[in-house]
Order: sequence, then structure tokens, then C-alpha cells
Amino acid sequence: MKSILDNRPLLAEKVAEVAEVAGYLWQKGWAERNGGNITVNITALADEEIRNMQAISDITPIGRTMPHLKGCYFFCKGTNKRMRDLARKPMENASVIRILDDCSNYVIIADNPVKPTSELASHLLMHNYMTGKGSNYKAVLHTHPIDLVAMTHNSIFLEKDILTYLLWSMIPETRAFCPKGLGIIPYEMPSSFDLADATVRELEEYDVVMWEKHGICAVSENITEAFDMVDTLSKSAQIYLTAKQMGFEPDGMSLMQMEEIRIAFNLPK
Ligand code: 2HA
Ligand code: ZN
Repeated sequence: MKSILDNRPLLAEKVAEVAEVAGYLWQKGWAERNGGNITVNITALADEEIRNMQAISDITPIGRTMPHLKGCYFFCKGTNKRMRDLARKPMENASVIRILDDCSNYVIIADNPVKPTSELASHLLMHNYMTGKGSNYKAVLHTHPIDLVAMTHNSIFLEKDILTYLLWSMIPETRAFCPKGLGIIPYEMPSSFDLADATVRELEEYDVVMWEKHGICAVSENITEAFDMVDTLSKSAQIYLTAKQMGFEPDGMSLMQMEEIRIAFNLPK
């Protein structure tokens, strides 16, 4: 069967990267059934032929106008599709969509008419925000990491930046590679615009945000970097949990030690 990936090595590489990360999400136990979703802005890889491709779906409303996404292209995991299937057969469990010139509707153009993720609204709103401010961020990851989601079931951890400092203090890597910390979004209905709006507000300050009692969202230049931030935060959560299981409260690195890392890695305040 013909695929949009044929003779497009850069696009094929992007999709292979998504498939690799989808496999990690499943292996980590963060992606039960159809849990989690991934979208990647591939507009820079859309050549003339892609731009002329016919729609293979009806024109579908996004539900909002996305002024910065006119004519953009996204690779989107399909709704109700499994991450573990996306890992093995990406083009059967995802599709490429085009945002129409009205910035309010999309069509699917390849390979199959796989309806995009139920979190499309929040993902596109995040892309719209990132593109609008001229950022080079192109990937949005949403997944359900067990340890980090468990922590959001304790209201103490929902206060601003409590979890950020706790997780930073577990291991120097987290301070270095998740330098903006972790935003917290109080529980909202999955797939809702309330959740999408709250997420975009937090992106002004953070690259990774927790959705209380649900999951995590990370944005970055590519899907590997987005995954790595979540993986690093989860490692910190595991260290915290392991210490608690050993029967003690971990000391954590001191504020001074964390500040040392900030300076050594030239990180913003
Ligand atoms: O795609 O994770 O938040 C399934 C979900 C919705
Ligand atoms: Zn979810």
C-alpha cells in the first residue's frame, strides 16, 4: 500500500521516533489500553505534493479557532488506538491531518482515515500557543505515569511548585533536565476545553504539567525530549517512593545544592 512516508526519509524518521517512544510508554506501564496521546507538528516536512493531497475524511470542526495553525500538518495518534499498536504499526494507528485555512476545521490526508486523539483540542491549543510565540517546540506528549499520577492524589503536592522542588531534590539530573519544573492543573474533565485552556496557561511557565488524578503533558522540540523529561521526573518520583518504602523520609538535596546545579548547567532562574 502507498504511504505518505514513501520516499520521504525525514518524515519516516519522525514517525519512527514517535513509534519508538510509544513503545517505551507501553513498556513503562504508562499507557494502558488507549491511554495517552502524541501529536507532532510536521509542517516543516510538508512538501508541495503533501500540500496538494486530497482529504480522505470529512471536514471536521476542531471546536475552536487556532489562528497560528493555518495550513499546518500534524501526525496524530488515533483516538481509541493503543500505544503498543502505535509502536508496531504507526501508520495504522495514527494519521496525518491538515488544518484548513479557516483555522477551525481539519481533514485527514494520510495514510488511513484514523480519527485523531480525543485530546486533539488540548494538543492543538498547545501547538497553537507554541507556534504563536515563535517557539521551535513541535511535539506534545500526554501519558499516565503511575508514580507521578499517584502523587497528585495528595493535596499537599498540588500546591504550586511543592512537587517541583521535591522531585528536583531527589537527583541532580531532574534539576538539570527538567529545569522549569512541573506545573499542576486541578482536575478537569478529560478532553475538555477547560483542561486545554488550563494547560496552555501553565505552558507560559512550564514545559511539563500534571493533570491532577489523570496524567502528565510535556512539550518539546521533539517527542524524545518530551519523553525524557517525563522519564526523569518519574525517576525522581521512584526514588522518593523507594525511600518511603524503606521506611524513611528522603532528605533531598539542599536548596544550595540545587542552586549549584542551576549555575553549573546555566539554567534560567
Ligand atoms: O487518549 O489518555 O486523556 C486517552 C487519554 C485521554
Ligand atoms: Zn489521558
